[in-house]
Amino acid sequence: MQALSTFDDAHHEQFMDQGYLRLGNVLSPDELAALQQRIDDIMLGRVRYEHMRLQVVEEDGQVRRTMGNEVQTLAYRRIDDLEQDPLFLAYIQTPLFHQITRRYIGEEVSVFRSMFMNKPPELQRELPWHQDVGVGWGIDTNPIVTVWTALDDATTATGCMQIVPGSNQHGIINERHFLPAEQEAQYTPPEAVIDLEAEAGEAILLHNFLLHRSGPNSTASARRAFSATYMDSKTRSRETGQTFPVVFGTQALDPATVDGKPAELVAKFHG
Ligand SMILES: O=C(O)CCC(=O)C(=O)O
Repeated sequence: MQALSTFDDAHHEQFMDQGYLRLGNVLSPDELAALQQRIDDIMLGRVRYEHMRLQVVEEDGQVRRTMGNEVQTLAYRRIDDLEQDPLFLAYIQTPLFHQITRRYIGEEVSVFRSMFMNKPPELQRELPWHQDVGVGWGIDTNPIVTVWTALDDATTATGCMQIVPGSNQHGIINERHFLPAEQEAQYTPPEAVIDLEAEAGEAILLHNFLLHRSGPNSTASARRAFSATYMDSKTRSRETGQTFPVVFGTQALDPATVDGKPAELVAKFHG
């Protein structure tokens, strides 16, 4: 699917009604290949950032958090703080995303998280049903705009996202991130769930109130994805009062000059 050239009122209505909108193949094949290469280089320690939060899946299935690349492996399940990487920052600043954030947020925009999510081959771990909001996120405003981008084909077999279209309209169902079993039964009946398969390079706009989960990867190929959650740059951490990296507006980071990330911004694992 060709990328949207502009985000118009019909897109807005569909997004608010369904809680998601396919933005099309925002990444060209070359841009996609460059991001795939960059994330592998980060996982393998060929490109290093000191203040970057990573989560690796150990052989026994446990998740270990590391600050900076401690182990060279393609088995990382999550990497945060990617806005300090010029290639990912340039992608976060894609003009279409700027248009969308202008509409929902305004001129001064930060990212709560700019995050790589990986399902390495045969990873049996599931991500349970949740919304991307709530007290558990530890910030003083709930964002609504996330762009999720497939870096590999995301299929049912590789553990694509599953969603309940329209579930954003419930508002915040649970402040604690993951839904308990009784809420899962109430809000995610099987007939309401769809598999959100996506082609590598395709971006999907997600409302942060949308219920989503993802399943295991039963194939021999990785299912890599990148997602960025945008919000008003005035948004602060409730605990530390800190604001977040600015990607649009007067103080926006610039891919030509971005140079690491201050230690105090990575002191805590959020969301
Ligand atoms: O990429 C995935 O599998 C899910 C991502 C997710 O749940 C999230 O971004 O909150």
